[in-house]
Amino acid sequence: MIELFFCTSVNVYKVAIALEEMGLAYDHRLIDISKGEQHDPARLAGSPTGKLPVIRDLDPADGGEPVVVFESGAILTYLADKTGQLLPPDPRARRYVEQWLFWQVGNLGPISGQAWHFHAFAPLIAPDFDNGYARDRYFKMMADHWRVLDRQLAANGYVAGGDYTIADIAIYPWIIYFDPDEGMEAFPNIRRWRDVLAARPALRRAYARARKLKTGYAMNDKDMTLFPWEDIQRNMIIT
Ligand SMILES: N[C@@H](CCC(=O)N[C@@H](CS)C(=O)NCC(=O)O)C(=O)O
Repeated sequence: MIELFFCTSVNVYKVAIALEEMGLAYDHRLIDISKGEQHDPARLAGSPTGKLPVIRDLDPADGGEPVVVFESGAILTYLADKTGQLLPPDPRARRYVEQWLFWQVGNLGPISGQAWHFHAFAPLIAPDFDNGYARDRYFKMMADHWRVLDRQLAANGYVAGGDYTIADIAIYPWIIYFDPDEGMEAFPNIRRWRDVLAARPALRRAYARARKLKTGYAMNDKDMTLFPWEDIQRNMIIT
């Protein structure tokens, strides 16, 4: 059994998808980041970063004490190593997957997070502040990343060149975070890849299961009126 410390958010969905794909039993442990629960390590199985996702594996492969892992990229490689799935064992092929995984965690994710922040959150949090420069800068940087990804997918069915891997899983939630069809004409290969992934039963299960949870607030719902803004401003850095 794996405990997934969960809030409805892009980085966390990566792990839910991987758990479903790998057929691992897991339970959501709900963390309300609008209330600041993420800042208490005791609520996150001791994880020190105040960020989600975090997992606690109660049945580690070595049979020892439960294993706690934070950082979505580290969690995905941990799960792949545990199950021998979605990450090829050959060192060359593995490195290729890891490149794209790190590219997502270090580039696509943080930049898209800021783009979304200045597009959707900043106008509500600071309506009198002109966010135009920051918004345009991050959208431009995000578009550069999308162009890189689209080029990669023009030549490859999946992002790391071979089969479907944890690199695809890491990228997918960040692509669908933005309106899936708005502006997608410029990225035909991303759109094709997105549609292939969206049809995967395990991926659909990850989202369907999460949507049934009572999370207290709705990070990914586009209905901004659901956001407890004052709590969020006090308790979290919105990525
Ligand atoms: N690099 C981290 C990013 C994690 C992250 O930013 N998580 C967000 C949710 S998607 C979070 O926990 N935010 C709470 C906060 O910033 O207070 C990862 O990939 O796991």
